[in-house]
Amino acid sequence: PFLQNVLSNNQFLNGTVDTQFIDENPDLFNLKPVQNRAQKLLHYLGHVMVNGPTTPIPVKAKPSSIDPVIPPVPLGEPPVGFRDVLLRAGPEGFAKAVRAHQGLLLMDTTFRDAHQSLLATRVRTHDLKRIAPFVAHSFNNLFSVENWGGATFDVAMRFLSECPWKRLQDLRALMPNVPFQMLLRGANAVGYTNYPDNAVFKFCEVAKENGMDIFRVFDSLNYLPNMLLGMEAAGAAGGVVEAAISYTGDVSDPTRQKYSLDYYLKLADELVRAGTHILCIKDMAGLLKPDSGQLLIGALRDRFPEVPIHVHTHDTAGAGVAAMLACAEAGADIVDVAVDSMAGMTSQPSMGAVVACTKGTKLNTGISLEKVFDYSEYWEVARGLYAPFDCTATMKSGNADVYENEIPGGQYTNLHFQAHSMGLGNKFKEVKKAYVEANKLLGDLIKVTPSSKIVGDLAQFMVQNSLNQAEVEERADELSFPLSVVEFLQGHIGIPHGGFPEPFRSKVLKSLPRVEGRPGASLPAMDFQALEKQLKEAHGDEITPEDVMSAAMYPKVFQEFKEFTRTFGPVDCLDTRLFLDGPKIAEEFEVELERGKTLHIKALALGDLNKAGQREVFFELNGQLRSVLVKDTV
Ligand code: 3PY
Ligand code: ZN
Repeated sequence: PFLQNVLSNNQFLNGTVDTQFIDENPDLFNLKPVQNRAQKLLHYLGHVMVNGPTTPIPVKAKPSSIDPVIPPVPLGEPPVGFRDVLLRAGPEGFAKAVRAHQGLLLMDTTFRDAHQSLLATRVRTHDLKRIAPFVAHSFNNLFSVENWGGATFDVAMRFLSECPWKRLQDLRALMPNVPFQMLLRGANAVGYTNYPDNAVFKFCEVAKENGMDIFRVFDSLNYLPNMLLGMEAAGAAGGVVEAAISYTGDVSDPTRQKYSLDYYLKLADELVRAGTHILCIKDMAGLLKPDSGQLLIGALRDRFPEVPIHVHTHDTAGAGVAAMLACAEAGADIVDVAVDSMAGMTSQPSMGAVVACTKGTKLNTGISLEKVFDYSEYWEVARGLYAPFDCTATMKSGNADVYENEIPGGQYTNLHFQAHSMGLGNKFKEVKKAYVEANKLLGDLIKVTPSSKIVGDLAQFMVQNSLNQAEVEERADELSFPLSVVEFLQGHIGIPHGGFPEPFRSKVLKSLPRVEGRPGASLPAMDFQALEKQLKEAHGDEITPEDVMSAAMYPKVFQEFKEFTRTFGPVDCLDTRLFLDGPKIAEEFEVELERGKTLHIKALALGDLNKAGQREVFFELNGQLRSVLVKDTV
């Protein structure tokens, strides 16, 4: 309004006033758009009340109406933890301290892999932040909290309309003492395909600056050049490098020797030679049986007495706790667990079970079971808020068939959801059989994001077209395969162990080009300056280096996230029930926009449908009547 008045003032327009002050202070006109976050949030809430949630809901269930209780947290700073060691001694000193530690160390996956596996990755920063101080105070002796990377990065923007970087920043401020760990998909960073090298380097640099400590680096084909690139990027950023060998097959089964003990040991040799601070066995499907774990970890322990060994698994078959105990006995320094109420099935084995089973032994974790119970209760109730995404709506147990189909935890849940949503709930077995056949067609791959998605895409293609393995093999030159399968065969994500399947590859590709060697090496570098300029033109000057990285990883998802926020405001401030389901009529609630700025809102009424197909939704905002017009699209 001020500007409008000035610009319609004749004296001002004729230049008969002294504007020297204005001329000398151009910043005065560097005005931010009116924020009006409150009105935008009312618009969002109205939208949800009229049309339902904006995020796709796989299960017909409402968020629970019970609120989780945050266990008491002592005043003051949290006690020192392993992060203090890391900050003091650097990555090498940290690794030494971990190796010298008596007893078993735990990584808590509750903030990342557990909900990626059980709740479709939908846990919001809001609910993580509420329990973060309790974790910092009660679990300061954790090796790390895994809270970032994997699928959380794109899901945050895509389905939760929140910024993944802000999650990292907020959690860092609340948990200064426990190391943070992320899952980096090697040359695929946090995406589904290879990025130019400079994008992976820059990503790690920005992640480290925002508080990330430990980078678990894997490649979905265990393709060494891709792994080395990811390790270099994490190391150059100053992070702790945890090179992770993805585990498949069964090292203790003499009939399955494509991925033999020797294969893993040779790969480990390369990773240790490349200077990894920590060596990880990443058992993304939960295939590591106690015996195999003992064999593999025992052999690695003998070979690398000084390197800390970290083991990751999923509990899909139900043998996760037994396997982790066997690995710890065989010399693993750290194993992955999720808090009890977020553990089991396709998630990690239970923290409480591992803590209880090692209590009083040389593997004692030093973690208080009482605190685990408090932590578990928070998540048991918080999990209810995510009922629309909870795999237990349809999946009632784990299943030992994973030893045959080798489907990674998160994907197992996804495929189960998909089968049910397509009305094929009673045909999940068929989907899994197709997955096994698709894997054979592709040459028996390591299966983890993104190679697992490629196998899944081929399996889905086979189910949809009623094709079996023999038929696909025979008709490979005439079928139109999913793009992901074709690109894999072209070499877009690297070279699988044992090479590409022939004659299948040649039949599918015919004269299509093939990438030689490491894909990132032939991709042109990303021009971050140009990208930043373009983003500032599109979204204004508030674009941060973190935003630039988000757009570099996921240009379209970032664009849509920005557009969503422009319309609906900071929806990450809303409680999860309000975010998913909106308020009930007459419900009163508060929304904290930032510290000291709280909105008091009451939902008053939902109007009738007007001629334009809209409804007016009435609220009281800080005591004043407000309304928003929402198009009814239901
Ligand atoms: C991911 O890449 O997101 C994984 O969790 C792989 O196991
Ligand atoms: Zn996992």
